[in-house]
Amino acid sequence: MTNRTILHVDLDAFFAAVEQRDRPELRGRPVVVGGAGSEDARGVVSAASYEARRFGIHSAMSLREAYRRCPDAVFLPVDGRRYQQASRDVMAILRRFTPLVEPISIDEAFLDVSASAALFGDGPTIARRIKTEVREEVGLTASVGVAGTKLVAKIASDLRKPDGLVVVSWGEEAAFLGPLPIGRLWGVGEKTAAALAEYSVRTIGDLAALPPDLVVRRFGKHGASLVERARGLDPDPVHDGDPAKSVGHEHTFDVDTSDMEVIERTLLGMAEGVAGRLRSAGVRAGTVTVKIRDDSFRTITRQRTLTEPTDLTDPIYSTALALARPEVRGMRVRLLGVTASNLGEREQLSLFDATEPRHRRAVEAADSLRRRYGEGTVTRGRLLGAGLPAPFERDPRNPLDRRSRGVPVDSDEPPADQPGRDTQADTEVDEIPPDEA
Ligand code: DCP
Ligand code: MG
Repeated sequence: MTNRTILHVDLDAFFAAVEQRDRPELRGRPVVVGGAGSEDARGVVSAASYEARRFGIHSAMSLREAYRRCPDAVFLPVDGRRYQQASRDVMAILRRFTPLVEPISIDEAFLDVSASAALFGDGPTIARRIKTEVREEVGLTASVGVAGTKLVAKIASDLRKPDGLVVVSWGEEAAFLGPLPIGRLWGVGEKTAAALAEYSVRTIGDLAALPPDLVVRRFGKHGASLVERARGLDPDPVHDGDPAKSVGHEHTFDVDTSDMEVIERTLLGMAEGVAGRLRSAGVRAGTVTVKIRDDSFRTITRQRTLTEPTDLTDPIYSTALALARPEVRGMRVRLLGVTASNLGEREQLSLFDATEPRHRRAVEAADSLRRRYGEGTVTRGRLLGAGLPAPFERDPRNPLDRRSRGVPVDSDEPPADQPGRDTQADTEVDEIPPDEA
């Protein structure tokens, strides 16, 4: 197998760090997030800030015990919505560097950046950029492990928390793992650890040194794969999920704007583009997401699930506008994005189609004109002369756009078997000129 470069990114004291970010007076203090807050006698600790950990407080401990260990700590209830938002913001940063991102929990993900070196540099360089961008744009610290396998990257990210960066070079995996306690290896729980202790196995290196047939006799197939992993071998690839899961557009303004008319027109143009692409792919979207970045590069995304899936401009536009309006007030907007996701086949959904038939026929007639005479043929009056790259067009690299029905495939489009990338990642990439990165 060729050498891969895999990153494991894990946020530090995640829930507690979000609280400290949003309430500066909590920085440097022991903060415990869990249950319904200080009044919740039966709750458990979800997250403890590193200051709280000095008192021996950790996740899954009862809040009562945490309080006993540090009565002066600030106890806060879990506020999932804010953590989910922060999680999405971080995942969006990760996708700038590769489409191969596999989120594995709310605060951690694997990235395969093997093919990203020409654009962004080697693994350690990308890891440093991710840490910087997460700190500057989301206000959180992340620990990152860089290695040739998922297993080693994950162990590495945990080793120098918080704000750590640990790089394990190719060929160094076994030497890196060797001295670590056996419990760090995936698939080794308390029972397996106890059984291995009978063979004097205390470290991962001890296990790697056992004769494989002995391990197989005692632990079966599971044992064989344990020994492989102890030697640093782990062929599991980074799974990026379904590539054809969203359709989106982003637009960076030449000059940051707070002009509501410009903002609305841009959202409308993007909604129109997104809806057209959904229709030509024969799918409808259940969720609309807007992305907003201000002049200081703070980026937020807001998401809403529609009462009914759609492939039409109006519901996408009105949802995007409703999400964006309260956020952009008084803001100098640098970038806007509209994405439709949560996609389902149109045929399966037609039972629920509440669109007025005449309206749908008009929309389909306009689609067919655009197909025959070009994307610009039918445009809303409001978008004319708006200075937008209107209409927002299809992306040949998005598998959804490639399956568009009745649309001839241009010869300069990549062949269908090339890995798909979603528009979001591409626009992100375009958007980081070296002077701003
Ligand atoms: N979490 C939880 N209950 C647990 C463990 C975790 O609710 N038993 C939540 C709160 C954490 C978040 O998931 O903030 C991420 O879990 P981690 O294991 O990554 O822990 P932290 O990010 O809090 O700390 P660390 O710096 O060790 O990663
Ligand atoms: Mg974490």
